[in-house]
Amino acid sequence: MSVITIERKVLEKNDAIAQRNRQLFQERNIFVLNLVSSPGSGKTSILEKTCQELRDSMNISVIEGDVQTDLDAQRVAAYGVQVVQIVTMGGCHLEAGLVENAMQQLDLSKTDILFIENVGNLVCPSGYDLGEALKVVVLSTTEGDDKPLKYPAMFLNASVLIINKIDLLPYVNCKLDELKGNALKINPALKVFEISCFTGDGIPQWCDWLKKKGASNL
Ligand SMILES: Nc1nc2c(ncn2[C@@H]2O[C@H](COP(=O)(O)OP(=O)(O)OP(=O)(O)O)[C@@H](O)[C@H]2O)c(=O)[nH]1
Ligand SMILES: [Mg+2]
Repeated sequence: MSVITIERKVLEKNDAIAQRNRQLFQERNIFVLNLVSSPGSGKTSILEKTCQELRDSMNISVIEGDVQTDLDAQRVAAYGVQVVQIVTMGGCHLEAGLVENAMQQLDLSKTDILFIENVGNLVCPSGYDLGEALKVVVLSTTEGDDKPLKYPAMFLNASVLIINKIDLLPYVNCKLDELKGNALKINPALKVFEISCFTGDGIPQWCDWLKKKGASNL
């Protein structure tokens, strides 16, 4: 069917650019993470905490992806790191070509680690390779423990799961063990972090892992 053919061509074109991005990142020794989640799980909050913790030991750059506004870029820029905002004007995910263009605005010689915050959406970004070393899926406790089962592609394609907003566990209908079990059923290889951007719990463990993983990835 023609619809399927067009979809395949779009993805093939995306994958070719993603491969070009990946090669460039590897040549320049830049560790790249693609942060994906539904809207409001805490991607930008995690980046704020991460910048605060790591900015003295690593050169951090960020590419922000949003349907509208540069609000997230403003939040992250307050930590003194390089930031570029992509506004997709309605697009529900980032594509490799958008990242390739955004990179032109970054000084890659001053970048050890690049975070790409994808558009808030637990479905579409999973199918689009951007050239990252790994995908990090963020799920917050307010979203419920069944989400890995309902949106499996995102958890299958990710290497890391950050469970955020653990400070809210006493107040929401979410069982941490159930959430983790469901995620690991979909992808047993997931590295899991439990954090709260509100209290700071789990942030040092996440940042230590980033430093080690970044060093070994290069
Ligand atoms: N209680 C609590 N609130 C949090 C935590 N992390 C983030 N929030 C709040 O959750 C809301 C959404 O956080 P953001 O960091 O903007 O989420 P996001 O994933 O970047 O959202 P989009 O970019 O719109 O997809 C904000 O009001 C944050 O202050 C947390 O660990 N605990
Ligand atoms: Mg955000």
